[in-house]
Amino acid sequence: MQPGKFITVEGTEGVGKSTNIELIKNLIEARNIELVITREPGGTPLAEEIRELLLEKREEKFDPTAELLLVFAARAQHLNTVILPALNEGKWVLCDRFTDATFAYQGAGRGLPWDTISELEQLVQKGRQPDMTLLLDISVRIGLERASARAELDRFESEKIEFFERVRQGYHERVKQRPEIFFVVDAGKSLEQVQTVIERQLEHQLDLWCS
Ligand code: Z5A
Repeated sequence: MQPGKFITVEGTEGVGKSTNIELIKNLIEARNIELVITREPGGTPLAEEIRELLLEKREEKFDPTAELLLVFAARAQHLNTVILPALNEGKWVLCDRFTDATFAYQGAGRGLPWDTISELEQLVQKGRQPDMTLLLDISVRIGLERASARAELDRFESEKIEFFERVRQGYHERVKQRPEIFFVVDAGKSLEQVQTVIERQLEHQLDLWCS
């Protein structure tokens, strides 16, 4: 049996990941492919508990290295108990954020060394990378406007605009490192325009994978 494909969706705040994951799901399932939709941090009961720890606002300041280790602890649990078993059964996995978010948020955002993140990536993933990553790219200001229209902001969403500028830059660095994996979409356009671009590119990729 062929292993399934692993697709991840990334971007800064309010970029429209959840909205577009629904579109991607419909396009993949229309081809009768069994799909698992999941997210990081989270995706298993234990990893969801770690997510709560990470997102909850608290008085005690989070040490950046502690934050990094928790992100990878959740990822190890999620990868080994959900993602890899599904891929090995031939299912496809669509994941809302993965390790590119760690390079962007903990690396570029918090200022932790890229090499440290790469070492943890190797320890946890043993070379396993997404087959394709959709990066929804948007001006930080527009994204924050969209995000702030929602419920109460979590610990990450409460960061200053400079933090998100660094995160966005971090994503662009990742694209330079792995251009063959990334598909970057200007998410500042209208939803209809964004979805037309995603649909065209994804259908093209699905044709290649399914031929
Ligand atoms: N994090 C980390 O630090 N390190 C890591 O390794 C990982 C994660 C994996 C939680 O992630 C936090 O974890 C995250 C980084 C950190 N930081 N934060 N916050 P999350 O993915 O759960 O959180 P999020 O980024 O806030 O995602 P979200 O709430 O799911 O937002 P979204 O999916 O990007 O947006 P949306 O809900 O689809 O859209 C936002 C609004 O904009 C909504 O009203 C839409 O209707 C609207 N929208 C969407 N597209 C458009 C267009 N094109 N035009 C106009 N309006 C639009």
